Amino acid sequence: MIIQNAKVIVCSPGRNFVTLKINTDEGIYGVGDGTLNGRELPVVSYLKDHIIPCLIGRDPFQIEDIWQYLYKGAYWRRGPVTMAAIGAVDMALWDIKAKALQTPLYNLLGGKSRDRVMVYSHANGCDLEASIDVVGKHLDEGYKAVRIQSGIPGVAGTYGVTNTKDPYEPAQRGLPPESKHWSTEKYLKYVPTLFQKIRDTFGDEPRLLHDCHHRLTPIEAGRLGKELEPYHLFWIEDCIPAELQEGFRVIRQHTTTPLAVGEVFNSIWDTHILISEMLIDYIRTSICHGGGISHMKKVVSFAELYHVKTGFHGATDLSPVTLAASLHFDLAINNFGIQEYMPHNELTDEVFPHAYYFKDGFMYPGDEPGLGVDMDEEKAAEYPYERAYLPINRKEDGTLFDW
Ligand code: CS2
Ligand code: MG
Repeated sequence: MIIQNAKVIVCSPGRNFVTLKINTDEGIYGVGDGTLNGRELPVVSYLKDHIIPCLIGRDPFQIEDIWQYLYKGAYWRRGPVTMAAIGAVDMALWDIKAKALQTPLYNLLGGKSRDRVMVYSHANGCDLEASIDVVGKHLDEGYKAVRIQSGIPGVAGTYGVTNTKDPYEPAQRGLPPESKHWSTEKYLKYVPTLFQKIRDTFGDEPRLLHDCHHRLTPIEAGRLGKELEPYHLFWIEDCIPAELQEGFRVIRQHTTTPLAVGEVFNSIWDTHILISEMLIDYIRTSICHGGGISHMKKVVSFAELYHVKTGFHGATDLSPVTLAASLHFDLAINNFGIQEYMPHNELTDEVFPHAYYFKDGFMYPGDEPGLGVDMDEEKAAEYPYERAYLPINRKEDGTLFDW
């Protein structure tokens, strides 16, 4: 079997996706996700202009050698664009191999370590009352774990919260990017109250998660973690910008609230201090942005040595291809933690027919050969790409800040 050709399909069924399709001479093809929210087109060019010409004629079963060739052969290593492109190729090659061997992907990753994958949903409320209400709705839908993002009193609009009836989608079309506002003081004052109220309302059972979205300093994160300890959160996520891995040493000195980080990471080198010093409890780097299944297998095995579990990123800007790959991976590994699950919209589900499904708080990848997800190119063509930008964020005095 050889790689005959490959194509990159960019579509926008409600939001932009970059999908790689690799075709072989035996009629089997694989799909991979290369979506980089707000910066999609560099990945498209990286794949079309640089990677695909190198793949033609290669044996698709040589997944590891192709990964090394794309990583070391470019000389310029790491980075979100490079690793999303490599991730798309890697996912597609694993899809081809599993299809050729007539087995669901999880069987090539060690087989089932569990029957189902616990997921967490996004409960977003514009204020305290709405947040309590939406948590109740998600628990009624069967979720065992809920991430809560709430509007902050005195702060106009904030991460993760929409004021419309539409599902939350941060990337907006047109220029300039939407500008959000922020006050750390008002945030730190409010969040403990939010979780106290949630625990008072729903008790200790539900697993509660919260995303600080890169906005605190290490000592502020230590304060927040300590003040949230009575509410036993499952994790607080991205509590500080994580380029400075050592920053987590400060947080760890002040709190036992579990810490999750990694959705903006793209290689093991972003994580090795965090993991080897046990500064975090969950690693979130997605299969798409983390260089694919082959590289994330190495990251997750390294994490297992240090009691760090997975909590893969699963926002809607990762396509159903990444979600499918994540669910197979989650089913097979020993140090699985939890899987983020933001349901895609109906248009997206039409473009990406899939075998995975949700039931009573858990997800199942299905047992179709390969990833169990496809891409309908005709449907995709109905939704052409439209450049979109993630918001920027400014403090109340206008200082540009982390979004
Ligand atoms: C968020 C993401 O899901 C999460 O944890 O941090 O929604 C993030 O804002 C988006 O993926 C950015 O594109
Ligand atoms: Mg996040």
